[in-house]
Amino acid sequence: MDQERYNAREAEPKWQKIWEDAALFQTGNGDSRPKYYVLEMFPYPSGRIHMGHVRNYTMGDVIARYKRAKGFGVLHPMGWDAFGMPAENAAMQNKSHPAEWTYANIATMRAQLKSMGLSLDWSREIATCDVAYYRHEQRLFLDLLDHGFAYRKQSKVNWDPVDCTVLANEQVIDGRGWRSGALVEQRELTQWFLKIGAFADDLLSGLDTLTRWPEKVRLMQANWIGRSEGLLVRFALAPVQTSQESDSVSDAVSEVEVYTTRPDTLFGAKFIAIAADHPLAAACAENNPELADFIAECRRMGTSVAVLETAEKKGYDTGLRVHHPFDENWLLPVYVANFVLMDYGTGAIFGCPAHDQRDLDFANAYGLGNQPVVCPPDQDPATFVITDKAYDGDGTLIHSRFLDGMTIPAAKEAVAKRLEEQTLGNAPQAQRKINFRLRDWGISRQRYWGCPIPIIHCEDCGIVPVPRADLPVVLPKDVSFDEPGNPLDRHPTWKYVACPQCGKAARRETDTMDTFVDSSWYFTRFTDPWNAGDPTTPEAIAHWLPVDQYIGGIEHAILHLLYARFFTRAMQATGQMGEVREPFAGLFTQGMVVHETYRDKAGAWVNPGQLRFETQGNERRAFLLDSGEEVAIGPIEKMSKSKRNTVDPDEIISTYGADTARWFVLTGSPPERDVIWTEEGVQGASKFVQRLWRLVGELMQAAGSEEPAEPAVFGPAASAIRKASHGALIKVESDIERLHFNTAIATIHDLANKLSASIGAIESEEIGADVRFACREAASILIRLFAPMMPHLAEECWAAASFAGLAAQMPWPDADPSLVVEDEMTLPVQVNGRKRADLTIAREASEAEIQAAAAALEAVQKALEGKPVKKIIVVPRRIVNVVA
Ligand code: ANZ
Ligand code: ZN
Repeated sequence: MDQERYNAREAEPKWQKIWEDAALFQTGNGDSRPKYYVLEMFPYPSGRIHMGHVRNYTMGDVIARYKRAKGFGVLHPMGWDAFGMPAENAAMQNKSHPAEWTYANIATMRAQLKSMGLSLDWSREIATCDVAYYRHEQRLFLDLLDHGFAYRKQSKVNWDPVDCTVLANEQVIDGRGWRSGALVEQRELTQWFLKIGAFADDLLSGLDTLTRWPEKVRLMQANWIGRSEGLLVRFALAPVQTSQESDSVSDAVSEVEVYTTRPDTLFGAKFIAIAADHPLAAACAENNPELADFIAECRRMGTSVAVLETAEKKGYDTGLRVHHPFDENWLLPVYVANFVLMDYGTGAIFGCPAHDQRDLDFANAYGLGNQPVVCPPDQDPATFVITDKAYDGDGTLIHSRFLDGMTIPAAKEAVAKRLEEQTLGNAPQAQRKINFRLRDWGISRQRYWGCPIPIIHCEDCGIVPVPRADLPVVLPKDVSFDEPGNPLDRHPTWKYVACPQCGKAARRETDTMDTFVDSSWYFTRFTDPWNAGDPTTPEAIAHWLPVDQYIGGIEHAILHLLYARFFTRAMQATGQMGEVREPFAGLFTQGMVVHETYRDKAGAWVNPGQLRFETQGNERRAFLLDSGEEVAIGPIEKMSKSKRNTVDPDEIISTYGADTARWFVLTGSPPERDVIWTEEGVQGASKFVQRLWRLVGELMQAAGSEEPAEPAVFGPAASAIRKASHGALIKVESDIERLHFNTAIATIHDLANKLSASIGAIESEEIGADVRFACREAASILIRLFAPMMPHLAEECWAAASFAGLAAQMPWPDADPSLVVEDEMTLPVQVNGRKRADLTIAREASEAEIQAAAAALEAVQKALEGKPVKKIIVVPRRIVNVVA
């Protein structure tokens, strides 16, 4: 190995081509090795890859390469989540076509991913906007429809009148569209829904089987599904004297049904509250313009959880009264309230201010008072009062007649039982009910760039599915984005078709599917993307699924992962999923790549690429390269275009090479945490690349050109080398298995240090067959250890060492555990109580030997600053303290 420096810029494309020509990472179906499916969440083709992608895909690639070396048939595919709004926005801005923009971005990003040296099976590439993909999605939709998992219903939607589209609750901020800023209107639209609610219980209990998912994600999903066991209780309306209007209402309607999970608090009830959209509210508003105004105001506010939790609690007294179920003479007022949702429970509640914070805020605002009925264990029932903080903890029932003295569960049961037996108008007054917060999934989008819903509307036949033989329903290419609204709707011809049933003129559904549908089943398509006839192939599903390791951002903890879990169940019901119950056996959510921020004098964000840095002592200062103006160094934040603190992967790769970038994003922080991008860090990684290159050269020089047979005995120098390499091998293997990439990297650093030290200490006359064998073995192990992270450097080293074959094809080395039996220990060494060094020494060393070795340490000498040592205290196997 005569070349001094490793040249990443030459080596990387060279090895990429060699891998590609050998089709090394293509995995056929019908592979007999045990399977391993590793998948990173596929990217949206927004334009260019960013550092978050680099980190995400590097992690997946380390696993893929490692598992391949371990003898698995690895499936590691890549595709594009390619439908969605940004393409339409770009089309509007650039007067281009969404397809053009999307495919150009895909081409750019594919080239970028290839330049990272990812071991992907590109023969399986899919893009969700390809008709080759979405035709199968249409087929899946028809299957779901046949099985009753897809249906149409009228629903209230948030309508953005500027963007002319439906918005999710999360997209309505302070009553305005998140993008357009327009006041959102409530509209009744008929939309397509998927019955995710039918699987609520199974989606919840399935979480228990996902032992390789982060606890946090499982909890978030459980909360989202929101199972609760409660009671439906009917309250009888009382005739009202005071107001004419409400009197007529109470003639027509006789009761209000509420849903409660706390029937135990029934004696603490102070009011009934109904949603603004409750039919009773509408009935009361008919002759009450003030109430009608209030209802309109509630609607404008929107119904997102965030809004409901933060908005001031407001209500309007309808004048109606109900009887308490346990006391004929006890009347409760009925309010319309802004914090009650129509689409949960029954859209009506009884309010117990003492034990529910929202109810308390409301009661305090309207002077309704409160009555505590659960007494905390450490309180005296006689003096326990509630003022502005509701008590929702455990305790004993008080002020509750027949419930007094009971625990909460016992009181719940007692109330349920009694009300089930009690009747109101011939029916039991209460009924037990399990509720889920999870709503069915509205998938209709009034957009062009999505998968067309394969439905035809006929005046005579109603809703007619497009016959399977007529699929795909292809998006028309000739559309314009000059006006807001859905271009499919105003297309001159596309939607006009003959009814497949009666032949009469009919029209196509012009809504397209939510893009979350596209990503709910893509991982199944990767198992056999060549199947033109069906979405999936049973053998391929049975072989490859579930995904063994899925990697992506925590931002997808709820929706995407839940939808994919739902699709797995629904597709199982339609016969496309074999026996697979869960799509992702292992899930890992990686942290972000973060970076310092900078602002110039005017307060504008500045990109680090425009800066020069100066360091004086502890102080770092930054200056603009062109003008020399000093800029302020701000906090470290997620890399984002808006703060301009991004680093372009292309630039890093062309300056330092992909291996350096890959290495850096794995260093330092645990992979689930954020990693701080710094220039010094990248330079450090780049230096380490060169260091490994030289180290392998040195090892091979010591090893000589001939491969010796394994000697029967190894001297101390050779043993030390073997111990270091096998020890690192065992550690890196267990680190990668547990996805502790950062500690794997630390171990490789440590191994490099140990090997350098060993080689440096060997005199050339000492080099016998045992050392030559150990050095060759060390080089071979070292290269294979860093190959998953720095695959190009590994190939270059492997070739330079004249080892046979390609590093990427080599099996993972076998460790010999007998070589690494611990006969050394490492002790921290303090000087006057401050830790200065670590001492590694034989476990059998005597106290005197330890004292001598500690005193001789360079770091200790330095810390002593010439002062004489008074004594050295050795706490056996724990610590050494040097006192000066
Ligand atoms: C009386 C009560 C007393 C309640 C108390 C809570 C505490 P989960 O567990 O999420 O299912 N609720 C019911 N329907 C509602 C709606 N449409 N909009 C707003 N709130 C609604 O929550 C169930 C509880 O949320 C129910 O139990 C009800 O208030 C409220 F000390 O009934 B509770
Ligand atoms: Zn028809």
